[in-house]
Amino acid sequence: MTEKTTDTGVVTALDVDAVVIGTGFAGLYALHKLRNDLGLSVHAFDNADGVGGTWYWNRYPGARSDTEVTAYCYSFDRELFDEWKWTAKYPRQSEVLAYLNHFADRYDLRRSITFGTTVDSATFNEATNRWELLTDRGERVTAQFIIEGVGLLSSTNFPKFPGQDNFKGEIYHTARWPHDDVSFNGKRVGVIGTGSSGVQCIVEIAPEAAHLTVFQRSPQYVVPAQHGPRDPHTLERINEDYEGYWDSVLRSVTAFGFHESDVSAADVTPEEREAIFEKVWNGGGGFQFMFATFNDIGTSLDANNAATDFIRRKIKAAVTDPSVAEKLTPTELYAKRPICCDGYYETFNRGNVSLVDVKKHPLVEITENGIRSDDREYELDVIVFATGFDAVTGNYLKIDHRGRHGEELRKKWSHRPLTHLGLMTSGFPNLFMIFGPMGPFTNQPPAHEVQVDWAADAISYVRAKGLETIEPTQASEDGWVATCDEIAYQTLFPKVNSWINGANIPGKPITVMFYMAGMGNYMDQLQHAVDTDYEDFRVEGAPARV
Ligand code: N01
Repeated sequence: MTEKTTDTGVVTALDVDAVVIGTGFAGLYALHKLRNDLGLSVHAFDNADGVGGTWYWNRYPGARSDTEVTAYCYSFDRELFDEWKWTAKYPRQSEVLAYLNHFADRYDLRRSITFGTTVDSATFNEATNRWELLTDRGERVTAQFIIEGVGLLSSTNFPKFPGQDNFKGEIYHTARWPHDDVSFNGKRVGVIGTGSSGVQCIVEIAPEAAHLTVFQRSPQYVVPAQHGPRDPHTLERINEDYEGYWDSVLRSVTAFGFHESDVSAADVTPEEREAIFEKVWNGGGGFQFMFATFNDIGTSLDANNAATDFIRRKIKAAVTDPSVAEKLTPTELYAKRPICCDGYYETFNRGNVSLVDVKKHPLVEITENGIRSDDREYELDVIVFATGFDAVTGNYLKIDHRGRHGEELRKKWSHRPLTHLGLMTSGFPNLFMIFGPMGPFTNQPPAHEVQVDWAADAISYVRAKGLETIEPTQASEDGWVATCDEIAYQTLFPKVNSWINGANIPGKPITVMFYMAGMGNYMDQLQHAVDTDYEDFRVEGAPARV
């Protein structure tokens, strides 16, 4: 590593083996793996002022993981797993953030991270086979490898309504929540959006606010998370066979750590089906409703209809005012990323909560005093945008990547993102994207570890051979994209608009952005690359240098 600094100690130029961008789950592990295990010189950048990635930014009231902690953590360090005592089944944002800070300290990672700094561009120099990066603070960095853990759900979708700047109250976005406490006490609050972020904050804000108005564009299927203490039986099972447990997580479809159903909804009687839905709704809840009841809710129309019929009846039973229940009831398929939250529908029984159907009465403008729809004005003190993210590609495209022959990633991906294995894109050598487009549609932390390990192996392979670059061939990338399309169109997910296919952002291409054949099959694909000596990749040495 070489480094140049100014008189005041600001690093202006840095040459390292690898740059890591982002210090959430993926970036922290990448920094540890490459620096501490592989012995490379590595430097990381994060535009936040601390580690944590999504858990640094998403501090909104009610923010917590809806994956059980036993699969929402690192697995490679058994001691860390045993030592860290999670307080509940689903940890709050502050607890996940504390865990990631502990991870950074445990592996002494902070000395290799520059915070508060955005990487603006990354240009591949074909004469040197190195990437040249520029940050918004003027640092110039060169690196042979880049690992980007920039976040699947990080770049915010913050729509701007006419008149927004005139609002005299407070405006927040769930994914850019301030670090200071926000009080809703005695205030009239409006929440725009009812995805995972919206439902969590709606449930939490309602008891505190004087009045809460929920602006709903699409009603959602919300399954109770069945939050509670950690399940001692799960912990016992893990402790009995730690390796076996993680192997089963990685061999499963979703990597959530629970037992997935292998039974079709068509293979049981209607009475049995009802009993299974009821048991999981009241038992494990959350993601288990989609994946532990039957194995075809995401693929069979009949199975999906059975699930939506069940949830619709639950909404009707939970909400006392039938007209509110009707507004809250979705008519589309259950084929978005599942939303898991306790007490959501019941919140609308409170006297201080009202629901506005934004499709029926579109929001026209934000005024000095609140929000005006096409039929009336809602006076508010606080507006919360729970409007989500420019998901999957958003943060990748913020960086101006230029690959071989000056090719721009933004141009290459203008019609749709293109990768091989969700990890690399042809023409952009030595650039590894953790959870890049067309990666697995699964719980993230276990998949992050697998992808970082795969990248580390690829880097070691290149170096051991005395070579310099690795990138997928065009043919392998075309094949992967076709495979992802073929699999996705066998599921119901492309039939429903959401961030999963880019439909939530006006003007964004609506396309397949995930490998939907499950974690186990994805593991096989990664292993195939290694077993075949990276036959789907161009692995090359130094260019002729004069
Ligand atoms: O975002 P979303 P999110 N006017 O896109 C509405 C993860 N996550 O932040 O459905 C009015 O799901 C939009 O309406 P519609 C998780 O993977 C995890 O909630 O597009 N409304 C929708 O209701 C999740 O899936 C956790 O019609 C507008 C909402 O805003 C992903 O992040 C917690 C609008 C956006 O929902 C994204 O969740 C939180 C407009 N102009 C997030 N624009 C946990 O682990 C958008 N909407 C628990």
